[in-house]
Amino acid sequence: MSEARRQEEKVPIANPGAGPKGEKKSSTGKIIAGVLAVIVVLGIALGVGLGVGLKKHHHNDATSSSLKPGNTSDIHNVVSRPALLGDLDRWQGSKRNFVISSTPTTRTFNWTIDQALAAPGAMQKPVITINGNSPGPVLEANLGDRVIVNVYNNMTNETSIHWHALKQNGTNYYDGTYSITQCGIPPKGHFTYNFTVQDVGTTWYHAHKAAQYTDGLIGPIIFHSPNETAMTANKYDDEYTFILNDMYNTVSTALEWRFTAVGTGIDGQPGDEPSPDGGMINGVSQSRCAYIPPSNLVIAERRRDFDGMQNKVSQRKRSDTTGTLYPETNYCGNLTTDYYNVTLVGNSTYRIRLINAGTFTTTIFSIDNHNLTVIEADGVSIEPYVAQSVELAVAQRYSVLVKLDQKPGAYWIRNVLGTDQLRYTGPLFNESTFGVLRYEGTDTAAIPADLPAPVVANGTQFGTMTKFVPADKLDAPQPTNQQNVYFNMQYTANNQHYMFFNSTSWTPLPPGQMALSAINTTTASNTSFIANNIGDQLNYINPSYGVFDLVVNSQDDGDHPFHMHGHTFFVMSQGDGHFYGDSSSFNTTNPMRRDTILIQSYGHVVLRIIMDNPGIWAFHCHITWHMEIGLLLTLTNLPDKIAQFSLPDDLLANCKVNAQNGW
Ligand SMILES: *[C@@H]1O[C@H](CO)[C@@H](O)[C@H](O)[C@H]1NC(C)=O
Ligand SMILES: *[C@@H]1O[C@H](CO)[C@@H](O)[C@H](O)[C@H]1NC(C)=O
Ligand SMILES: *[C@@H]1O[C@H](CO)[C@@H](O)[C@H](O)[C@H]1NC(C)=O
Ligand SMILES: *[C@@H]1O[C@H](CO)[C@@H](O)[C@H](O)[C@H]1NC(C)=O
Ligand SMILES: *[C@@H]1O[C@H](CO)[C@@H](O)[C@H](O)[C@H]1NC(C)=O
Ligand SMILES: *[C@@H]1O[C@H](CO)[C@@H](O)[C@H](O)[C@H]1NC(C)=O
Ligand SMILES: *[C@@H]1O[C@H](CO)[C@@H](O)[C@H](O)[C@H]1NC(C)=O
Ligand SMILES: *[C@@H]1O[C@H](CO)[C@@H](O)[C@H](O)[C@H]1NC(C)=O
Ligand SMILES: *[C@@H]1O[C@H](CO)[C@@H](O)[C@H](O)[C@H]1NC(C)=O
Ligand SMILES: *[C@@H]1O[C@H](CO)[C@@H](O)[C@H](O)[C@H]1NC(C)=O
Ligand SMILES: *[C@@H]1O[C@H](CO)[C@@H](O)[C@H](O)[C@H]1NC(C)=O
Ligand SMILES: *[C@@H]1O[C@H](CO)[C@@H](O)[C@H](O)[C@H]1NC(C)=O
Ligand SMILES: [Cu+2]
Repeated sequence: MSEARRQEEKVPIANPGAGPKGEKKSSTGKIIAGVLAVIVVLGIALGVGLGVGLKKHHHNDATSSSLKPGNTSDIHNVVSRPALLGDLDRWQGSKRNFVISSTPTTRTFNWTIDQALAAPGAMQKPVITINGNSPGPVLEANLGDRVIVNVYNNMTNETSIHWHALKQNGTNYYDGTYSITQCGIPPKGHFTYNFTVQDVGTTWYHAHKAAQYTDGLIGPIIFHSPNETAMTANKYDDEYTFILNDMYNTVSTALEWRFTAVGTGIDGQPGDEPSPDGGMINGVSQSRCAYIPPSNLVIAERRRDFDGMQNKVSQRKRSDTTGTLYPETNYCGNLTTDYYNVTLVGNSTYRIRLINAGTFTTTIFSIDNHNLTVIEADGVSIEPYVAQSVELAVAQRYSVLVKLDQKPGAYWIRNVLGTDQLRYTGPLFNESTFGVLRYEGTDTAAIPADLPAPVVANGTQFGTMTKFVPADKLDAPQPTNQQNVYFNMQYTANNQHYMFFNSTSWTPLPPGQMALSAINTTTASNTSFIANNIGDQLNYINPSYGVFDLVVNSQDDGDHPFHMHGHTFFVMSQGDGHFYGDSSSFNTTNPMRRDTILIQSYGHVVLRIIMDNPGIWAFHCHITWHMEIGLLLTLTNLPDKIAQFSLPDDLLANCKVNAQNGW
């Protein structure tokens, strides 16, 4: 059963002495172009590691049914941009009239998921909305509340909604992960999420089916602790939320089709991720152009160049190429200079909640002339850290305090996309997206005097190890088990590209099935990784309470933001090169904790996870394109407790509908 696969050239294990990404060397070494051209043919034998063999990666396209999934050309209702954005007051805390309280209550939300034609940039495309809006409503509650979200799916494809980073302790089946903890909510189907608020801080929700969240199914979650201002040791007068993301002018299904089509990338080499057209601040973009790729052209390699030492020495730019790359269909909509407007009160201090709800790129947030004091990272309160800009990998969140202590006037708010991740950029790619912060009393049409050069990242992917200290101190327990995995991208013999953890590449189960049911019937007697009971998933089973060190080594040249469902992990190590050591000797005194972490190019992380939350939990790269080509594994905690779950009736009913229809 061993298969020969063409594998992307892997330069040997990175040297552990290299500096962090922020100190990456600029074009020092000589470009060894040959490195890129080398393709090695590897025969990967079965029986490596724990007997995990290469699995065929299959896509279960719904072809068997007479009820075919809807086509985007079926979408006819057109929504204007103001209607799509909805009530902008919802982004400001004081305008929501929410009362922070320690008396639990039940909060019910009724959401209709729908599709519409709208122009989040200047280009019309199919957008997914919640109650007509994208981004969606604010899901706000107090610790201890019960949240009920009644979802009606009025789309022509199934969907699911994941509540990012919520522990869902006891309610794993409401985690919203398609094919893992639930079957999709079918077209014209209902599903009720029903869980208690066990977490505090800033997070978000998003579709966890295909690349649907790229099309707009995203929104903020704000959960309050009764003592949250005391916890930060900082007072603030009001709060404001910014959803930041990269933006595509093309519907995700078209992008994904091109990305995964045999023999082509969306542009350039197969495996080159679709490149965004611009950014957004709370759904507002100034991006106006789209690159609509022509046909299945195979265009020359344009990956980043490396020298022999894994240092990025250059990134080839559009100008390095010779006109073959963007010849066909560049489409620019009408210029819009709509900026996102915010008016706040001078001399007040605001807690600004930042969420990277993007698909691919890191974003860098800043407000001209104003310092940002970081007080929260992924729901973890941290000791105040003063910065001029904050860099968020996809799916990360921060809260920053901003004091309006400058001369009253108008200041740029910036969302700058991390372009060093892009394999290529489209024409008139809009790197910086702007908003305007106006002090109350300033002319509401005032625009900051000049467009200064965008803030430079300063290599600020916030080193979680070195820079942040949790304010609520918690020491890491000693590990009871450690497992290593590595990941990479590989080409199959027929030139399809997938991403692998060791030798498995995740793919959804057949219609109507979910891993949670499969695991429900599995008995596991010892701690192990298995890959054979639930499709192609690499699944780690932890039968009893344990402290698990997950070592993840990257054999890929990109940066990958990994997210662990249902858990906030301790970050025991994060950095360049691979880790193969014994993790029991790490510093355990109040290490940084979070739920989403960047693994840099050829780097590693060691995450310490307390396995006390029954369920099956995804651990995956949050770059949607990468999850879609398999970069996901699962951790199963306490299968005995899972067996005692009584799965909700509507969840099981939806599985049946999907099985019947082949969705
Ligand atoms: C529904 O999913 C199918 C299969 O992934 C896709 O081809 C189609 O474009 C999707 N339809 C919509 C409306 O997104
Ligand atoms: C949700 O819908 C139900 C049934 O239609 C209705 O009774 C309830 O009032 C709605 N709740 C909210 C908060 O809109
Ligand atoms: C669902 O979509 C149809 C058109 O596709 C529309 O007529 C109907 O009003 C929508 N339902 C809801 C609840 O929004
Ligand atoms: C939500 O779950 C609780 C606890 O299981 C249950 O008592 C309640 O009836 C559920 N509510 C809804 C609307 O399903
Ligand atoms: C605030 O409340 C949280 C949750 O109840 C608790 O863990 C924390 O210790 C409290 N912090 C302070 C400073 O009271
Ligand atoms: C751009 O503006 C022109 C003139 O107002 C209009 O005819 C055209 O439809 C607009 N194009 C788009 C893509 O909105
Ligand atoms: C802030 O307070 C100082 C001192 O009271 C005052 O001089 C200044 O005008 C105030 N600034 C704003 C923007 O209100
Ligand atoms: C921002 O913080 C830096 C370092 O703490 C300080 O030097 C600078 O004066 C501050 N700038 C503003 C505008 O407050
Ligand atoms: C922001 O304000 C300007 C000036 O008042 C206005 O032209 C623009 O449309 C506003 N932007 C948005 C997204 O509403
Ligand atoms: C950039 O980072 C370096 C090293 O961390 C630091 O010394 C320098 O002050 C930073 N510059 C700015 C403008 O923040
Ligand atoms: C993954 O592969 C590495 C390197 O071969 C091996 O050390 C590790 O045990 C494997 N992990 C699993 C879970 O199979
Ligand atoms: C989940 O709940 C169980 C039982 O109530 C408790 O022992 C465990 O610590 C909880 N885990 C988390 C992550 O909250
Ligand atoms: Cu990735």
